[in-house]
Amino acid sequence: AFEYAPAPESRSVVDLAPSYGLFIDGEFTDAADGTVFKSVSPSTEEVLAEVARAGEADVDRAVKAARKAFTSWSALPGAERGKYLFRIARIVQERSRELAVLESLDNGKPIRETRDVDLPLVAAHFFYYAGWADKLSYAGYGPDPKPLGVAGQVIPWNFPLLMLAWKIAPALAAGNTVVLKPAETTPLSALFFADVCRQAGLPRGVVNILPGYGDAGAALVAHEGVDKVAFTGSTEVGKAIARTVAGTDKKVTLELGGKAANIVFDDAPIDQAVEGIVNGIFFNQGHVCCAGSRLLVQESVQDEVLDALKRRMATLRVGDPLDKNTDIGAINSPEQLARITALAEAGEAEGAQRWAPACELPSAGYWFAPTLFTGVTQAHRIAREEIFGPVLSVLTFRTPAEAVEKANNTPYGLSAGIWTEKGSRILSMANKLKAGVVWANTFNKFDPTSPFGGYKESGYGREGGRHGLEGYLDV
Ligand code: TXE
Repeated sequence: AFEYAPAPESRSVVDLAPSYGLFIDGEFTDAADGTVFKSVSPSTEEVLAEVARAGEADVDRAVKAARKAFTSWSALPGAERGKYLFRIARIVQERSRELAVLESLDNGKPIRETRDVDLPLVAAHFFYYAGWADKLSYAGYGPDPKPLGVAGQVIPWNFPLLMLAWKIAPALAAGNTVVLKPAETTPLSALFFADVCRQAGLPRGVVNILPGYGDAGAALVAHEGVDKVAFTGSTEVGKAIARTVAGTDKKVTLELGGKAANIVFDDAPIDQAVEGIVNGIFFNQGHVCCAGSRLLVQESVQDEVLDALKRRMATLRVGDPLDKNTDIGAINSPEQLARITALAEAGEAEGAQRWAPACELPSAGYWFAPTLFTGVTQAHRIAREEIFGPVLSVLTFRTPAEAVEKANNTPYGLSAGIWTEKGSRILSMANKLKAGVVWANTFNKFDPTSPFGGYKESGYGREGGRHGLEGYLDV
């Protein structure tokens, strides 16, 4: 339900402690070497909490706890594992207001999105995989499919809780235990989730949460007690992880970057397409691996589409993530802001035309106005590299064949969008686009029943649906 309430969601909904520990074997604990780091709100730059920083010794402790728990967890009847997952899903729903506010504070994304997209999807993933837990036998997997063991999972900061759900729900349903490392800029909702696990009575050691940096992620991936590695993040780190696990018996799935084409044909309903373009690139500040960051518009409707798009962009409200009227929140970190700024500057330097609506950005925090580049060619960096921010590169095409060629001209292949009234064109385009997901007359639609994942440098393996389970089973 969308409420147009002017008052900001109060941060007092969340009762933040000054400091948080690692979650190992059912207990919150300090890091072995006592190191801590600060989690900062990107919209105010205030320190939200101090968090224990996991190191190699903590990774070892957590993996051992997960190994120990694996014996009894994997031996539980599937229906019993399912009950825990249903319980987690319900507690997430009951506490979703707290979780949504916390996520918006720590990540910077608008409360309307955390409330209406992230949290409902988190609960939906746990409900969906809870339903699978007692249906694995004979569901095409033989009489008794085996879990892999301990899953080492490393997630990014753009959808902290949703990426956790994508990773943990199928792993537990299939009978694995988990050590998960959230991203260093967004550890808080994962620690809150640890409390949800305790509340659900989940046996000790089944889920372990290790806030920390890339070094902890690398130690987790390399640990010999880990049987399965699941990673979402940059292509660069994904490749490093693939090198680490090569030559071991670990299974691995990687969900990496993207540079999706959002393709608008001349017969598309323009207003609807403009909403889809805006959603495609400005949802979650463009911190979305499947963001529609390249608009491919048919030449004959270019002017009409761009005029309507600029008018719509001028209405977007950038600011306080806890304000229910905010469309675009804060950029997650100064590092990400620097990356976006550098790529936008490269766009200008290479000759593309930059446009942004007049908008006043808050003085504290990390912000970037919704930005459009026209006159972009395929050689420009802003057409080739993932910007991971609210920046849209506009290219044009004349024929469907040219649209396919340009859309596929990228090292990535995670998603694509098509806007047209012609059903036959949707089907033929979808077959030719090298992308794991193709949306037609919509964008950024997610569903736990549907597999998600990439072609080419966007990674391998699928998350979601039956295919997501298979990443955690020996079939
Ligand atoms: O990613 P990293 P960053 C892309 C996006 C963004 C860029 C850089 O283009 O601008 O990556 O973002 C952990 N071994 N995406 O630097 O470093 C890290 O601690 C194991 C797309 O934040 O890949 C964090 O938990 N783990 C993407 C996680 O990896 C390591 C989402 C992701 O961080 C590690 C995020 C190592 N050596 C960024 N080094 C998507 N596909 O959605 C870091 N980590």
